[in-house]
Amino acid sequence: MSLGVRFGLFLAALSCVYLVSGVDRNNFKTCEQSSFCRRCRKVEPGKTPYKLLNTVEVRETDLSGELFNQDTGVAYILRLTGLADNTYRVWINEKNPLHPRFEATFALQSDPVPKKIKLIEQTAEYIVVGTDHTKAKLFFNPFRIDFYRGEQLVLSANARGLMRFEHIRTKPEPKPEGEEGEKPAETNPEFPGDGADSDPGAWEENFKSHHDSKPYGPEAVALDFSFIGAENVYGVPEHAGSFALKSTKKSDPYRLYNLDVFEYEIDDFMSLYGAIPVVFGHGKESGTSGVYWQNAAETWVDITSSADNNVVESIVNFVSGSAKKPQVDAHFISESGLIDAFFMLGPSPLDAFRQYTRLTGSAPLPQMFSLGYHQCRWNYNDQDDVRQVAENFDKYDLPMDVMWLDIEYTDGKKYFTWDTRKFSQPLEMVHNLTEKGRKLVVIIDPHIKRDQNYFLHNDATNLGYYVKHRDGKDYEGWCWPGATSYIDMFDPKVRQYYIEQYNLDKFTGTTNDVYIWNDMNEPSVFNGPEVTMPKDLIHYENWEHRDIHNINGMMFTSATHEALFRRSGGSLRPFVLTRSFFAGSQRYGAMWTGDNTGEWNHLRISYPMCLSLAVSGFSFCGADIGGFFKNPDNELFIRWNQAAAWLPFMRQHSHIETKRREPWVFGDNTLGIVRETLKRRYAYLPLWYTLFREHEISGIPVIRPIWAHYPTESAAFTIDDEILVGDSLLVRPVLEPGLTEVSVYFPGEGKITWYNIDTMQPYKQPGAVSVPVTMERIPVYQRSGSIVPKKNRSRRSTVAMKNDPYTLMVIADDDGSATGTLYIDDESSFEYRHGKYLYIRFTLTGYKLTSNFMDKLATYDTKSWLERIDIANPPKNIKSAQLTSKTLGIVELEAKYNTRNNVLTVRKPGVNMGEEWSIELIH
Ligand code: NBV
Repeated sequence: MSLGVRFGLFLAALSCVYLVSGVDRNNFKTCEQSSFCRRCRKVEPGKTPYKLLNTVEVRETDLSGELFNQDTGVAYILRLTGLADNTYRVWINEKNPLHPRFEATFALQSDPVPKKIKLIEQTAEYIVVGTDHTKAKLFFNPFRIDFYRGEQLVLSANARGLMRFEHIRTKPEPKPEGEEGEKPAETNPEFPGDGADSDPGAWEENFKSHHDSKPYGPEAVALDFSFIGAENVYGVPEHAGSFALKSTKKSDPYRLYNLDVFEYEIDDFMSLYGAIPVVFGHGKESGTSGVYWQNAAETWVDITSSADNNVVESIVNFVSGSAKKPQVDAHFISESGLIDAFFMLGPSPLDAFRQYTRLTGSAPLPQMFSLGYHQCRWNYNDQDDVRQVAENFDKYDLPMDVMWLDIEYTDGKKYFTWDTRKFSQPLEMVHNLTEKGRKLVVIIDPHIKRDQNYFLHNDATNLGYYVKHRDGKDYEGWCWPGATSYIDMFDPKVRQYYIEQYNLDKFTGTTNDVYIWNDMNEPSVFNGPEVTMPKDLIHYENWEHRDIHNINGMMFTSATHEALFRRSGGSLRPFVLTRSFFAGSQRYGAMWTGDNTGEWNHLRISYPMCLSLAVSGFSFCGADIGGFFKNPDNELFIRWNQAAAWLPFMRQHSHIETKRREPWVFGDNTLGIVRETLKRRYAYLPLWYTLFREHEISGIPVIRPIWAHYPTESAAFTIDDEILVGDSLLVRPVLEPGLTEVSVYFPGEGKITWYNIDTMQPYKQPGAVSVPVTMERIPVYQRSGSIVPKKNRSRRSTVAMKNDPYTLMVIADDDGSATGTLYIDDESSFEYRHGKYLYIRFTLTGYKLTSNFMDKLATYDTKSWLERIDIANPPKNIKSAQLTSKTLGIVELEAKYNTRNNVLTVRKPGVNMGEEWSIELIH
């Protein structure tokens, strides 16, 4: 192909991908256009052909048995394993598969911890196995598994009989002339068959101009899960929709297929960049349980609910004869792979979330800088631009931790190189940032420019590192650089090679203060089917792209994470931002919600999107502030900053064609409000950091839906414009223009009082309350009974704040008690894993506030000390306070009561945070 033709093609691809306004749905498949989805969705409920033979065996932690499909005569192996923490795993594969099926075990942090199960009961109809707290009841024919927590049925698999496991078969011979119209012979003539052979899309499929050769034919797997007693289900990110999943009775199922969807729209079931196949059901009576469907192939998830005009007949009626209970069903349909489902039985929301992260891991504690504010755009033009923008943050007194560079910093989109005209002195640029305590993040995309003057392309070609066509030729697609190929991150040799590219002597111009952004790793291929890679391409060990697609992005971030770890000799915690992700990606970095739009509804959707990610194990989530496309006006810009300051990852970013939007370009008033917003973010960093550490240990999310802590308040089950940060702060962003009041839902049924963090005004009335808002700030409340650590001094970056003193914000409950935690370490290294940290619990009981180490063996030499304590709703008539600590002895302190806001302030206790202390309030 001549260069001209190639360039023409590239422009055509670009215009089809980038010039159309709004999402072009024609670029993406519907379930009906996808043969496996169509076949599986057509399965009629209540007629499962699967039976479990009663020759099951129970051993130690497992039950194993054989499933038989009465329509096809095909036999399957079933293994049910008891796992620690109220969890079960059900694994099903063909007994004699014609070729292996991909297992997405990269998602697991390690082998799940098995738990002994015992045989509880066996009859001609069923067998029951389990532990003291939970049990699984397996029905032989029709096959179904019910999971019980105690005596309560909470989850059921194949209750609707929608299971389908398409065995791998040999391709039917083409019919002789004249017989083409006849029904094709199924694998075993004694059985009626599963109907797949007669599907014209089973052995090859076309979508637009793309042909999928499907050499293995039909190989889909599907299973339905019933959440008994659940009023809602949540999860299966990434979708730009409500947190509580909607019924798909009248729409396409939710789709999980990692795609670069240009100008995605909100309230949609379409796929986006990442996929986490986990779903949680929650109900007031039933508590929470979840199913994690470990499959990396394209997946669709149908949701049906007993609330949809009773379409789902609750199975409880015939199981226990009890009165009608609510029920929500999730039907998972995957194109290939096998059935590997994990059942997490709760009972509480936090139990279920933790059970999921015990499988796929929690996020390692990030460096403190990454919780600060990030300034990005496509693109900062050159090194002077970077310097000036960073200087302006100082000039306008705005805290900022990280400057970012998008693709234009490279030499012609060749990653690991610099455009030496615009960035002639990258090390000096990095140095300018680091001397102010700041960092740089640069983008590295997975597409490799096919350019014979590019070392990476030459190496990948010569060493055979590219993803290939079936005939062994390197696959060539189109992306930013023009003709591109894609290295195969599933091959350990390729990973090793890629990891080495980050070494400081290879990626010159970078230092250990330069961190990485992996974009386009779905992968995005402009001229590929649905803007991604063809499914019949071949990866390491002969896996088809079809089998591994959804985990492809994670293979990049896991390698990048390891590269940064190794680059620093294992001393610094990596920071990697990814667009594409899968179950387990939380172990490797942060994610953001991709190319959103500068419109109010996109601001609104950022909260449910991050909530959904958070319960699915991935807390480190944020959305481009102001929207990637379009230009926000002042009001939207302000509200977006205010909302984003309470999501875990806070970054401003925008498209190359948008106007500059650093906070000072909006005029003094907006600048002032954004300044206060950023300062507030920084003041609460000790809380964020503590929550991230607690997430690392316990797996519970950093931001949470209200029902995570108030699981019986049905009115909160669908609230997704309000979040809890940890369990102590309630955040309600303003998500519409022109508002002077918003409705805030105050959980706690009147037993909790919520204090506005700015005014300390208490709200005791439970449920939805209309509260006034101004442009200056959004409503945020602290729970009575909590203690929140803060740092109130204003600095340019987190590094500058490291030794700053702490303020404790204490809110006494009606009994005069409060409690909270604080985690402190060096904020950047792994020394904390060797006991170099402080984990402190603060407790107020009546007149005494104490600080105690929760981990007595850990130590950290901090310079930070306690500067101030504010106690809202304090005990009456306090005259002074008295501190007792080992090094300071007994110190008299001033305590001042403010009648205006009912807050008692104890000034300058002065004690170092590295020692335990107590303060007596003297009355
Ligand atoms: O690298 C350019 C952009 C980036 O700014 C954005 O954040 C990514 O989501 N990238 C997508 C490529 C395509 C943008 C239209």
